[in-house]
Amino acid sequence: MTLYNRRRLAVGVTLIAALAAGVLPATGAHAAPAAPGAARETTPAPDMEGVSAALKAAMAQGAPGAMARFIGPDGIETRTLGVRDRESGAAMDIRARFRIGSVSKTFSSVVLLQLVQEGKLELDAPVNRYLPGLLPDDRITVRHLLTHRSGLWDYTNAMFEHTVPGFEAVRNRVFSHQELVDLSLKEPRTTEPGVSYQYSNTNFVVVGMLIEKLTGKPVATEYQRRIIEPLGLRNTSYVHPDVQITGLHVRGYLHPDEAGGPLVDSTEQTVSWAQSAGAVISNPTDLNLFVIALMRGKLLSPEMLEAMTTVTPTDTTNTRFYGLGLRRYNLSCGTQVYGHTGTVQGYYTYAFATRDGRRSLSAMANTSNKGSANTALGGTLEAAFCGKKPAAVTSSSARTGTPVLPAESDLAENR
Ligand code: REX
Repeated sequence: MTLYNRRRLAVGVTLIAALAAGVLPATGAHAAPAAPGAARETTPAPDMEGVSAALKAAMAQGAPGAMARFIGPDGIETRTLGVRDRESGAAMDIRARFRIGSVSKTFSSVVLLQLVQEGKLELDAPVNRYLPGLLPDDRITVRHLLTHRSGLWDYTNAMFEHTVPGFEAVRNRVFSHQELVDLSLKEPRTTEPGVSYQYSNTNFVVVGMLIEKLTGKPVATEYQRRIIEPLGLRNTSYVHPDVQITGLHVRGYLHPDEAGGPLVDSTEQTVSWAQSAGAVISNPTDLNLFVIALMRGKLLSPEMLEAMTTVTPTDTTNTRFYGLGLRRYNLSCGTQVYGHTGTVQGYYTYAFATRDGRRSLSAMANTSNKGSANTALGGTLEAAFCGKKPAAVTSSSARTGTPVLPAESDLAENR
């Protein structure tokens, strides 16, 4: 073990001990101690009733269950609603594991940025320098992949055009990374390299290929030794192509395209269609730990964290942004949160933290292909990070017409 790894391990253990003991810096009052020279920020207490209402709304939109875990200066708050297993009727459980979908992209990005730190690759170098001949355009860089600006077509568009048949066709399939890239390259590219943000799972499949090429190890090994072990994430795993979620877990229920059709239990699947773009399993505690550790600089150097959190808009609302394998949402109260969303059959996930890593929310609902349930679940962010809304609407957003967080369902990528 290198000195750097030992240091990371020690830091991780300390962080976990602190979090486990519930001793994240407690201020009593909801005021974050300001960094020297920085303006003192007032931190609203989370509105846990609002969080519960958002979970309830996700259930009203068809999720069998939902849960959220918030950690902040005053400790940990959890809420669970509904069931984690429709057949047995087992209640949702805050400790239970589930499929986190694209939150996996942040894991992959961390691994790749560590490799940049180690001098194994350059962010602005062509992907083809490391994977000769893979891509049809030498201008596509590593940064283009991480920012979804490569123009590589998202092969999942065709794969899941028909939701349940598409899912059943790949549920037990094992793809190589190359096969997934080949599916993408069958279609024209969506943009010239670097021109615009076009969300595509293909980018993070290529990130997985880079990780494996540069380390000579499977992505599973790199997640394990660079993130899961140093942070002590006991409920996080990457078991591709195993289909089971081991231990206490949430069962996932996929909505069919036909309104009113029966939900499909989608728990068991290889997730081979996503791999390094979306196949990690985790739970609320570990997701909180991961995004907090990331924001507190426990996983990346200051330079790499700065690169990761440097964002560009993903739409015209000026509330949504993407960095390197990382989203930023600007909430209605002005708070900015960093993290990722995830959609994999049967599971919607949110894992976000403030930039100072003092507050974090993870939330999930055990359904998918139901945009309105995902939108409702997204309401947990506003409630958790912005706190109670004043009774009368006098906020500057109402006066100026600044958009609040827009509906998830209006984004094609939020299926
Ligand atoms: C695939 C289809 C969705 C899901 C997808 N998921 O691309 C990636 C992810 C891994 O998590 N992306 C999300 C299916 C959006 C993110 O980055 O936040 N939908 C479903 C359909 C639609 O099949 N016909 O909803 O389960």
